Amino acid sequence: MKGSLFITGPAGTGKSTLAGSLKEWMQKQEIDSIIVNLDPGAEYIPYEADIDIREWISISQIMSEFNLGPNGAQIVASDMILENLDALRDALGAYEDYYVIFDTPGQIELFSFRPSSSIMVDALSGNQAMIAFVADSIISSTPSGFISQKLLYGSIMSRFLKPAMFVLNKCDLISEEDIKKIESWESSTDALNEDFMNEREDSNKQYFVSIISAFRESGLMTKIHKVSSKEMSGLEDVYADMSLFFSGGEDYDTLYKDD
Ligand SMILES: Nc1nc2c(ncn2[C@@H]2O[C@H](COP(=O)(O)OP(=O)(O)OP(=O)(O)O)[C@@H](O)[C@H]2O)c(=O)[nH]1
Ligand SMILES: [Mg+2]
Repeated sequence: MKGSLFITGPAGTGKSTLAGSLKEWMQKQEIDSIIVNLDPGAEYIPYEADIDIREWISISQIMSEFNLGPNGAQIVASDMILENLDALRDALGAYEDYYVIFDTPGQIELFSFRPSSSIMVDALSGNQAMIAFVADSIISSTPSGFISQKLLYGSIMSRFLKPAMFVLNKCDLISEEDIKKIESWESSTDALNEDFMNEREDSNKQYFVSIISAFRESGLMTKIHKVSSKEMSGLEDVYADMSLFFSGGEDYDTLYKDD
């Protein structure tokens, strides 16, 4: 593989839609990529998976075999991925010159917080892995919502210790004014702090002032990728980061050299 992008984020933020749209966008630019579905519990996915974990792992089978409910079965399934690493690696072997887009399970804790996931990411991609954290633009359009997404993003960065990008998806659902406001929070922790303090009256909020100032030092506030996976906008920005990391920007330069 040329490099892999693991798409993660809270439930329903548009991870699978982003995976499908990114592959479609790359296809239009004649850049080879494949999608690996890592969600054994997915009933519907909005793309045709090139490699699908559901070929090896079945949630309903785990539920009946171990007498588990759907959540317990998901936990067993996420750890079972490790038993299928060789099969996954064999399947990936056929795509040497491809970017690999991994779509991860809806429940963020399954992929992002279980030890099996970091083992899998390292085993499959080594140093060629990048994380895309997908945040919902509506949730992120209030100061407290934005802070909650950044804290989650930080916890994911600390789990994987890989280059990561913060994708603000569903930008088609919020106004240009809201997008500008979110960008102002990204570029100025003072602006974020002020709007957070004005959001609701609550003295306990003072606790967060130091967390917000720590954002500035931590590398959590660098760049927002404004995307609408539905309208296929902002994907060039996501690819630019991938290209920069995986090939020092060479692919991206070639793509845009005539512009
Ligand atoms: N308006 C809008 N809707 C979107 C966008 N991206 C995804 N959606 C919608 O959001 C819903 C959830 O999308 P998914 O791609 O399934 O989200 P997900 O994060 O993969 O969901 P889980 O895997 O279940 O956590 C679907 O109805 C999508 O059509 C977007 O950019 N704009
Ligand atoms: Mg999904």
